[in-house]
Amino acid sequence: QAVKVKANFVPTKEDYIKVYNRIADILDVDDYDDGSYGPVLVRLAWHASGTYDKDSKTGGSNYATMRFHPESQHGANAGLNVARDVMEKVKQEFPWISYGDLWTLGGVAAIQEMAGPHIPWRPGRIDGFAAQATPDGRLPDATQGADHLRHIFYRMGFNDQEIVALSGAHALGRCHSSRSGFEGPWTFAPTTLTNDFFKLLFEETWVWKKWSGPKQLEDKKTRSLMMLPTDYVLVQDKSFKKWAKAYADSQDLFFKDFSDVLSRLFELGVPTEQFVSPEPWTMPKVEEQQP
Ligand code: DDH
Repeated sequence: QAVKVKANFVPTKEDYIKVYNRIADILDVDDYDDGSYGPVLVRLAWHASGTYDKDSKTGGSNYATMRFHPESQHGANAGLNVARDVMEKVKQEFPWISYGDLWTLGGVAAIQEMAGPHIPWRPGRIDGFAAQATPDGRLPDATQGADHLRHIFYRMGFNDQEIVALSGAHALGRCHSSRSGFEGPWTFAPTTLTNDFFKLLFEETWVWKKWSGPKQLEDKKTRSLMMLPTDYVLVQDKSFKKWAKAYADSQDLFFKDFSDVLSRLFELGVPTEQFVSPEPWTMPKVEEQQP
């Protein structure tokens, strides 16, 4: 049954807060992973945005092209159907929001409700077409090294410090052998944003896991945590390591830099004139709202 949208309906910040609250409502679940859809929603927002190429100005979050084949089937996006299905329920309730706005707001709500910093955000993305989908290979490949990381993230317009800050998102969630081939969480609290990803990189001894799966590291002490080869590069490359250490030493600094760069990541590919507001908004966390 088609949902009718009033032709003259112009959503306000209050309307977007209602969408935020609905997403916050459905994050916690008993029967999925570590009890939250939060991490996979963050990954959806990132993969929808991280396809951006600054030279051709293609890709990014504007058109939400991951809805379409073949981008939906790209290897890097394996498992994100779970996140798109969760977001689809919210879309049914708020049909006026674009998919690009919905998915990035999903990432913002997930980070903020998992004890992260505020991520300034504003609406304005529009739904595009399959023809605007990007070619495979624009997202990072976890088996590679520092050159690859720089190649991928410089293409989006980010520098070494920003690559490291963004990588701190791996405090959240886990790898699934059925999706990427890798297995396990990075931290002991995968549904709370902390700087533990960086702390663990320095404090634990990391050894190659002996198994038939792809090359990954495990902590020698408990063997229950993991690092991807690309995560480990952050403490091997001199320029990356400097920032990884700074974020291991200060969660405040990590939160500040992470918020700044994530906010910009989620706006990649969106022409400025499309945004409804000249500056991003701070969306209040549920706990900050008046009852
Ligand atoms: Fe990531 N990530 N990511 N990642 N990522 C995976 C899971 C999650 C890489 C590879 C993987 C970022 C950067 C990189 C999240 C957020 C972010 C998985 C496991 C792989 C593999 C997927 C699976 O099996 O389910 C690589 C490589 C990089 C890189 O080279 C820098 C960034 C920048 C972010 C971000 O959000 C800003 C999150 C969250 C997850 C956990 C998902 C889940 O379902 O749990």
